Amino acid sequence: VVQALRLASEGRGGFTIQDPFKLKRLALEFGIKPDGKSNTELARELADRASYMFGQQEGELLLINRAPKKRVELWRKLGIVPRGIDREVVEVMHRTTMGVDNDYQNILRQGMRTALADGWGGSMIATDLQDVLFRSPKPIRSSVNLGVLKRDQINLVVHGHEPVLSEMIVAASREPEMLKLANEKGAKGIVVAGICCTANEMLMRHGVPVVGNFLQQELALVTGAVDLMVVDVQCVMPGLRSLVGCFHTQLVTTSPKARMPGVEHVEFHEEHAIETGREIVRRAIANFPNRDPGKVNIPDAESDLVAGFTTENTFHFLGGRYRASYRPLNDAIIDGRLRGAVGIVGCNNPNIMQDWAHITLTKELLRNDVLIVTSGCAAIADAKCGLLRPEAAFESAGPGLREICEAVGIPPVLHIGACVDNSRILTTLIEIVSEGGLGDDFSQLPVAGSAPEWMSEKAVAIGFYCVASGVLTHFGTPHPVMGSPAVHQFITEEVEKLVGGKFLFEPDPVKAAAGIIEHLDRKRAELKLAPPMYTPNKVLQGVPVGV
Ligand code: MSK
Repeated sequence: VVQALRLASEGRGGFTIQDPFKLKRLALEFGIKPDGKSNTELARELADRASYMFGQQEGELLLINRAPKKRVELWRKLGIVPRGIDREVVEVMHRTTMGVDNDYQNILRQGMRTALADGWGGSMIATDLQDVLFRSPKPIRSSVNLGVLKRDQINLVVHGHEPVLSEMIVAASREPEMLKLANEKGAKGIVVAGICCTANEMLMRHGVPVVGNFLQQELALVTGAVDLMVVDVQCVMPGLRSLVGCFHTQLVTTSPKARMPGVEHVEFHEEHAIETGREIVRRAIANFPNRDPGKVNIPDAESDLVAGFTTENTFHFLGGRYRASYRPLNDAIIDGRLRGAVGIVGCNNPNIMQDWAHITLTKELLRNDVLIVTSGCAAIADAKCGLLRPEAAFESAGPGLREICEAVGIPPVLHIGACVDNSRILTTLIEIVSEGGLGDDFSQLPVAGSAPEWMSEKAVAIGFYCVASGVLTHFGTPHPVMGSPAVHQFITEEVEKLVGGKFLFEPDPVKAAAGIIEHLDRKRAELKLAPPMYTPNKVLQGVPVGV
């Protein structure tokens, strides 16, 4: 993304600056003097400074200063402020090499430092710069599930995590020349639809429909209606290769880092982004006549959704057009209409019935007046069962949450984007703390994080940056550290004394909801807030929670 920003500053690759306001705000934060500089000059300097942070060897990562003062002081005291993004990754690799760091607590501290370099570094930079390049999302309507694929149109599925190419595919698919080509091949139009987090990126900014989440990538192909699936990095099942052999579907890899034997590779380079986007759209169009109508079976499954919430636009929604402020949210928590807020994020896991843990946990928390923010495959799970519609407030939320959603016109579950956009949850917490009335650190807030069906390694990094930021973090499937009682006890108990956050492992989503609610109520009591106005803890009181 940083490289794409640099290309935008040089007018190359088809990239442009689409949110100049955010560009200027970030430039100031990164210490760049505007001095009448043009947007392209600011973009070049910003790209240079962001790029430097990856290789930075000394000092502190700039963006940690967004956190409350008390939190930054704590990180400094513990010696876990990241020095540079790549530096921490390299050091953790060294410490875990044979015969180096033999103190598990010492390794885990470095693990937290590395995780903070992700959440408050790499992830945060990616989200912010994607907003600059591809524009900041706004609430947008779209639809989700296999039914978004169309029998009479070209179906091009984008899958993976990098929006840089997919942005260009979406742009190319909307060019009149491409539509003409599609018509010439007998198709009524071109559907670009997404899987996994590329889907979330395209949804947030363009309203591109979502085919499904991680465990649905094979099912999309089994519809027999996908003319081309283009993949980049992460969460791409190797089995796709043999599956496409059963249909006409063309599978295309694009990243030099992620190839599959025997699969067509159209290498993506940022410099030629728009040309590559066009080539991929042309290939999908050319493959449409090869579709076998006898093999097409698109389930009649499609749900409406609203996505596109960010730290900045939630501000306006809650405070109204003329009084942009988190005050109404804080007041709702203080007076007990809202019990708290929980971020439910992360993958599907083949060990769990698809979406079951996400949906069960989300519904339990909603009926207990907990506002949900969501990202990644969790967001797609909730979307499929209709929880991302404003009407869901009437169907699933407790009376306090319902009241707020009704007044503001938002769904009770706010979709904030892809996995990388979990950094938006951090910046939202910053706003809540700085609005006042709920303490002066994240660890005091009645909030929690959860990844009920996680499976990707990066969920471990994301979980650890939440914990190291002072937030209770629930994982539905345990870390592969359960064999060590000492490590287990450290990350589920002792670490709380250090950083104010800890892990909760609980595979049963109903019990997990009970544990999270208990935590929110404890935080409320510590802040001396009124008890929740409408809903006592209705879930399984007295059931022991935590594996
Ligand atoms: S795509 S990392 S399965 S959320 Fe981000 Fe979904 Fe997890 Fe991949």
